[in-house]
Amino acid sequence: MRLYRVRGGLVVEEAGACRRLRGVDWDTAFNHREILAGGEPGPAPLEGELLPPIGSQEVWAAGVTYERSREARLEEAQAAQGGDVYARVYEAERPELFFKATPHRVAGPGEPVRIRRDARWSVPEPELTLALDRAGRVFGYTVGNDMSARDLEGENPLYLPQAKIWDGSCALGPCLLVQDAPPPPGTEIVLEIRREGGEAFRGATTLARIRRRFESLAEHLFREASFPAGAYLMTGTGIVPPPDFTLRSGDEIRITIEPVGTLVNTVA
Ligand code: DO4
Ligand code: MG
Repeated sequence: MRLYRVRGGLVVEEAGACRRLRGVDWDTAFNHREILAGGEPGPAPLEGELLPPIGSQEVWAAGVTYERSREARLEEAQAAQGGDVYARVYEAERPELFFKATPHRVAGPGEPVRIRRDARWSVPEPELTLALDRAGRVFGYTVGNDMSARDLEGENPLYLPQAKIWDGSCALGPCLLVQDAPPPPGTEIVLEIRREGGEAFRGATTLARIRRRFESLAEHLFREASFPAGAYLMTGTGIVPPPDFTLRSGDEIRITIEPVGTLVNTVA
């Protein structure tokens, strides 16, 4: 089942048909999924109608969960004489988890994302993102973009919050795939960056390459923190553009994870 947030309510897409749930708010649906059985038959949501699939949820993220990410962090650290903390966290039992965004910093489908004005090396990070209800149960999946400033991240690990959090630094959507089972390991994540009508970068990976188990990431996040409205947890990137690539204003970022769909955002 796919769940979309639209003005005035929600749209549920199931078995090729859509139902509109008017007046039902996102946080309620996130924590009371029995509500999703209701609603009246209605049209599929139009692209321009979609809102970010978030209410009051905090967005968190896991880091260095793919080997490619570990390599990329070492590239950054070498460029700026940083430490080996990323190599160590890749091997450690405890994952790297960091706070990513409050809801007002999240762009939805078709909305602009931003790069920091004081960063020189900016990239999108395409990540399968877990939806956790307030009990900490993974019940859904969406596409996430963990926009990052690689120069700040590499300069000093203590700059991580500035390398990760600013207005428009996170995108989620286009919908929430509501199901308990994760997409199969063969599921592809594809990142395309289009610039001036051409392809500036294309990369792909699969969920099989992630080193952490989703339940373990979720368990660590909820271990000593409560989330009354539930939470999102991005699961890390396995695709990193080459070191000479940086995002520019006007770039279109397309992230596809079937069966969730394609999240499209343009850099403001
Ligand atoms: O500390 C670095 C964060 C890395 C990250 O965001 C990722 O691996 O996706
Ligand atoms: Mg990331």
